[in-house]
Amino acid sequence: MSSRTPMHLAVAVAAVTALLPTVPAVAADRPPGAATTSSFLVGAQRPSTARSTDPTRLTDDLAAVGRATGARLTVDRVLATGDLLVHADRPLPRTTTEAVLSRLRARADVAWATPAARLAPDQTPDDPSFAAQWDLTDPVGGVYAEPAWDSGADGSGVTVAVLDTGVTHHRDLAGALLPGYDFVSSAADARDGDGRDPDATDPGDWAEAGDCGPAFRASSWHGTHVAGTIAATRDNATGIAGLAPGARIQPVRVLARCGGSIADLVDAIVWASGGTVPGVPDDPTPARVLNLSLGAPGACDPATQAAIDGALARGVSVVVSAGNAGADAANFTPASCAGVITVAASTTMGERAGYSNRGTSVALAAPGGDHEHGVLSTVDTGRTTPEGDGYAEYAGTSMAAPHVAAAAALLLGQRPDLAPAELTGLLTGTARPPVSPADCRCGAGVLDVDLALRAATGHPGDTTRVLVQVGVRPGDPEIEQPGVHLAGTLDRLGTGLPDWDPGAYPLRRVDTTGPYRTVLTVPAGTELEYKYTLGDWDHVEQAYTDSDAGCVDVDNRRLTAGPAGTTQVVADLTGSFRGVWPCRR
Ligand SMILES: [Ca+2]
Ligand SMILES: [Ca+2]
Repeated sequence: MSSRTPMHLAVAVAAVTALLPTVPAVAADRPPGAATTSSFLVGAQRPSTARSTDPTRLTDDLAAVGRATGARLTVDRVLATGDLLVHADRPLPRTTTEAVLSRLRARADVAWATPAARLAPDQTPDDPSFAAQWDLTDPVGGVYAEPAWDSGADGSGVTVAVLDTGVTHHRDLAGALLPGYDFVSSAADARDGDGRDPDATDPGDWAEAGDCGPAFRASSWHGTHVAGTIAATRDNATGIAGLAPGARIQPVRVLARCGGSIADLVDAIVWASGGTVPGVPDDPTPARVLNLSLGAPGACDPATQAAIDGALARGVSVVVSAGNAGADAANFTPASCAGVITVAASTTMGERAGYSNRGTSVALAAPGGDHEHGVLSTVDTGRTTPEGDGYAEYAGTSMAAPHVAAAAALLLGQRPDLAPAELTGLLTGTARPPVSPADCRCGAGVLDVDLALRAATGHPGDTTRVLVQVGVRPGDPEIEQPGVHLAGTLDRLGTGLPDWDPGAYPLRRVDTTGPYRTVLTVPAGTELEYKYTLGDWDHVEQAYTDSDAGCVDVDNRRLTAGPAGTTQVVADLTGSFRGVWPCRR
């Protein structure tokens, strides 16, 4: 396991006094929204009464609904439940879908109506290292990739430009790569023998001792790592899975030996977003999302802001790493530029990593890992020039940003009409909130791709998340040793475990003084009762009413899970165990 800090642009940037206004808009040539519905489930009134849904009568009325909405609707069949399957003659855009649903729901004989969900196999990818990708799967620190994939989203049709060191021809990326461009103008640093050219292959960015520091620096393969997080091939029995495995990567080289030039970055932003750069042929496959896992100290300069404004005006989202200085991102560029999505790094516990920049410039956080658990992705094994395919764990905000870029691709694949500001709102509006916003200073919290997709497609689903945190007094040895578990209405938490099984649901912590935490996905609106335990019946806060005399009588904790598609934070704070342990049943 190795951890490296990401590359930074080795350029001093002059302070600026004014930023240009950001004008997000959808370019006129973008296709309309592709999220469509071609079938509906229509719920019959229960119990069956004289007002039950009659397929014949409904068929007649569907014709009227169709005339009003421009769709031709027919009853396909009656399901075993008595509910009806209704088909449209063609995929209906979202506005028509909503019109059809409101007409159906207005009927006295219809209990409910919903678009018929498209099912996908609920399987785990066969990529052998998928189990190590906590950033995609961990309920506490991950981004909930699998439920997002189960909805059918994979980023197909969306191009993400990775402005970085270029990429190697890694076998786990082979199907994802589009032609790119090498914008590194310094032939001395480029290591490919020339300045700008159409080949974005990464020849290695190693530096000899004295080049840009006293020590030798091995090649980082930074762009290959970032690209793998976004779109490494899933289900190819090889390595890892990218978060948006159907997306295409356009590699754009701006970093090389000792970093890169902000002037090259400005041109690359313009080019990859579909603008024109003198002396360079226009990009035949402009991106909808740019990933910039790079930065330099200083404020956002007017040239960089102008390039970003141009991208936004062409409907292109710009995702930027917050930086790794453990400081306010407002003092770094392009993290502080207007209109970008600035991403802090979070850990396996869903907390901001200590090295991550923070502050009001940050839109949200995503897994960047730390020295214990980095983000696993594609690299080359060469110390200088490329030698062969490999995988490595890196930590940094550079690793966090591509999760958000991939999330943007997943949303755009379902909703190509989304303008940059809408996309930002969907990603931040569904993030897992920090338990302590004042400590995290990480914007809206940790990326949740599943909830973002549900919000983007207007299907909030029937589950919600509950982030449970219990703080324990530092220095209480009895609490520190065995670990804290949750006991309660466990079968209703979807665990398959019996109710009130102490020790069945471990709460996670990363050190002996920090809080314990878990995230449960439960039916929306569920009433939960719970207590904390040390893992057995002797150490339940208070299990049942027949507990032995001498135990401190503490009522069960209760909560009502929130509405569908949201995350509720429940923090039971320090000191809550005093006088409870042990309590023999
Ligand atoms: Ca070159
Ligand atoms: Ca793979």
